[in-house]
Amino acid sequence: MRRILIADDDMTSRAVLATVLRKIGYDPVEVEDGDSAFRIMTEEDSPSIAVLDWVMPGMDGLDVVKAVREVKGDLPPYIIMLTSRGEKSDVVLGLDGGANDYVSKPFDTGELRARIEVGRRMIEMHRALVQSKEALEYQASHDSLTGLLNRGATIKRLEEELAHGHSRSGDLVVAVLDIDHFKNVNDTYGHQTGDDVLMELSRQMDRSCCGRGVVGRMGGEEFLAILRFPHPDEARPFLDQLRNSIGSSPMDTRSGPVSISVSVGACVAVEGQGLDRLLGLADSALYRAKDLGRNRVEW
Ligand code: GH3
Ligand code: MG
Ligand code: MG
Ligand code: MG
Repeated sequence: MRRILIADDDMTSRAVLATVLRKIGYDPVEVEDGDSAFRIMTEEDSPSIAVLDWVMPGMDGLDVVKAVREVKGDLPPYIIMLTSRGEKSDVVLGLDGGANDYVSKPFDTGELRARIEVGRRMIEMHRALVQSKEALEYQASHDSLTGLLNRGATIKRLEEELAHGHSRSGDLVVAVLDIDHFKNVNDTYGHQTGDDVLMELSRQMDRSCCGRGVVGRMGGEEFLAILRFPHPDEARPFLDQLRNSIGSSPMDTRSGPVSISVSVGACVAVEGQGLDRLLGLADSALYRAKDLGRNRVEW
């Protein structure tokens, strides 16, 4: 049931309101002072709609509105002020303070119900907007096939890591991983099976690297791992093991198990080194790995 907060120090007014709200399918949470209202409205999973009396002991309704707006700026509740102070200047004060609406006491139950419904629609609209914004942000930063960070987001992450390089502990290592002879996989099994390989490989790499950093898809069958190791000696065995496990366990695909291997070019970031230089070094190491026969890690 939809929870709604009622804050009013007048027991009768509270009871009437609660009855009305229950009838229209709400689950009223009742409090009798402003401090309790503030506490509930700033809890996690707090009711998204609140009806606040103005004059209450402790924080009054207007204090609560202002304080809640400061704390819950991202997903604010819909607040209706309920008061016998019907002067226009009070209305302005309440709305300027952050209330969404204003109903005078004694209230007409039909009007209050209708205004609460307006609030519910506003909250739903706001939620839908927040969700679609989050979905857009996700799409803009992730690769649609593998779900990994896309090229832009991977580079952004690397820039951030380089910018905070000195303050974060551990060596920063970047590794470019490229599937060996991937064209053969497409030629042999078809492009969709190739896609399956990319997805399965991404899952494996993501799982292996998640405790140490991130893996992004730079494009095609090329990935970039951004990793941190508490001890410099840990990076080599980690990448050797990653390469080895990819090469030794076939990928699950619609055409059955498909074996692949990857070549890796890795590089430890040095203080003050720019992003282009770092990626350039990792790329050169990758070319060396390819030249030296593939399925290996070069530094
Ligand atoms: P090398 O060992 O030298 O890296 O050989 P390779 O065949 O992996 O390299 P090449 O760059 O010649 O070919 C990469 C292939 O990856 C060609 C392209 O069709 C394929 N590819 C790129 N993106 C995708 C994709 O999203 N899905 C599938 N199925 N194939 C892709
Ligand atoms: Mg009161
Ligand atoms: Mg390749
Ligand atoms: Mg490639």
